[in-house]
Amino acid sequence: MQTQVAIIGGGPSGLLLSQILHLRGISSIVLEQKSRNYVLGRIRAGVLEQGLVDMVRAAGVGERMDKEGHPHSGFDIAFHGQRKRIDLEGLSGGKTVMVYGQTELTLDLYEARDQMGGHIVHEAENVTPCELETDRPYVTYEKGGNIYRIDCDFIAGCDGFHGVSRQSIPKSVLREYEKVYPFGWLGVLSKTPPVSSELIYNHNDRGFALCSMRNANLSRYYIQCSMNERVENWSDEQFWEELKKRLPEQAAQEIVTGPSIEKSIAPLRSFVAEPLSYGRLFLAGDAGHIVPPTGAKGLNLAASDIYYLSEALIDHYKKKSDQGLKDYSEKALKRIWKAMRFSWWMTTLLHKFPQNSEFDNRMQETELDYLFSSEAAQKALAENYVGLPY
Ligand code: FAS
Ligand code: PHB
Repeated sequence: MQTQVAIIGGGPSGLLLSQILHLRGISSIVLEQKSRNYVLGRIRAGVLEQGLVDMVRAAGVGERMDKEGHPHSGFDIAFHGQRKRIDLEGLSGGKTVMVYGQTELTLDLYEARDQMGGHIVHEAENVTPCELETDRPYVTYEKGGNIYRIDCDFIAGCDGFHGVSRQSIPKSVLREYEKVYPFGWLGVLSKTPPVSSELIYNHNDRGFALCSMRNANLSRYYIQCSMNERVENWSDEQFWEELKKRLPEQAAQEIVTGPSIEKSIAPLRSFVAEPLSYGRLFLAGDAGHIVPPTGAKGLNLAASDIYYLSEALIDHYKKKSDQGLKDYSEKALKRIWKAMRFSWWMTTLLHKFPQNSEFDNRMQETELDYLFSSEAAQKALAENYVGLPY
C-alpha cells in the first residue's frame, strides 16, 4: 500500500492527525494494535484546554463536544479544612476549560474518520517503521497471518508510552528524562451525580483525592494510592470510605456513592524523550512524553504536538517548505517542558510524599498557604491550567 503519512497508533493523537490531514487533502493510514472496542474502553482524560477545543472544532468533530461537554471557569483546592476556588476565567483573562471525556472525543474522531472514508487498520500486529533515514520510509505490519507493507513519505509515531516508534530512534540519538512518583492514582467511574459542579483537588494527610466528572450523572473520582497497590484489593465500599476521609466535610456528607463501572490504577511519572523526530519519523503525544495527570495536561500536550506536526506536514505538501518539519521537535519540546513543569509542581503541591522530611512537609503547606493568599500565585496556576499558548 502507498500513503503520504503512515500513522502508528489509533488513540486521540493519531486520529486527530489523520482527520486534520484528510481535511487538507493529505492521505494517511492509521495502524492500531488493539481493537476499536478496546481503545474505546479506556477511561482517561477529562479536561480539554481551549487549544484542543479549537482544534476539535476546526477538524469538524466538535458537534457532540459542544452539546455534551461542560465549560468550566474554575475549580476548588481543599487543604486543612479550607476550600479555595481558583477562578480560572477571572485570573486568565477570560479563558475556561472544557470537561468532556477523552473516550467520547476518541469515539467522535473514529466516527468522523469512518464518515470520510478514513483508512484505519485495527489489530495490526508487529508494526515496524523502516528506512527512517531515507526519503522512502515504509511501515510493515501483520494481520490475519499476512504481512503488509505501507510505503509513505512520513511516519507519525502516535503509539503512546509503550509503543514501537520511540524505540525505533537509535539509543545513540535518543535522550530520555524521567521521574517516577512514589504513588499512583486509583480511579473510579460511577453513574452518580458529581459531588460538586466543579472539580475539587484535595490535599489531605491521608493522601491526595480528586473529584471530577464526565456529565450530570457520571462522576470520576481518584485517590492517591501506593505504587504497588492492586485494584483487586479495593472493593467499591473501601474506595468510597477512603475517598470520604480525604474530602472536605460538606463534600464527604453530600457525595452520592454507587457501583463502579470502571476501576483502575495508573502509575504516575514525568517523562520526556528528545528529540521528537528522527529522519522521516515524528513522535507525538504519549509516544514522546508522559505527565502525571494532576495538571490534566497529558491529552492536551498531545494536542499541541499534533497542531505543530500537522502544520508542518501541510507546509511540506502545500508550500513545499520543510522548515516546520525541521523545527517540529524543538518547538514542541518548548511547550512540553513547560507543561512538564506545571504537572510536576501541581503533583508536588497536592500529594502526600511518604519520604518527605518535616521540612519538606512544611514547605508543601507553605506553598499552599502562599497560593491561597496570593493572586499572583493563583494567576500563574490559572494560566498554566487553561493552557499556555501554542
Ligand atoms: P494513547 O496511549 O492514548 O494512544 C496510543 C495508541 O497506540 C493506543 O491505542 C495503543 O493501543 C496504540 N499502540 C501502542 N503501541 C502500538 C504499536 N506498536 N502498534 C500500533 N499501535 C500501537 N491525561 C489527562 O490529561 N488527564 C487524565 O486524567 C489522564 N488520565 C490517564 C490515565 C491513564 C491510565 C493513562 C495511561 C493516561 C492518562 N492520561 C490522562 C493521559 C492520556 O490521556 C494521554 O495523554 C492520551 O491518551 C495521549 O494520547 P495518545 O498520544 O494518542 O496516546
Ligand atoms: C479526569 O476527569 O479524569 C481528570 C480531571 C482533571 C485531572 C485529572 C483527571 O487533573
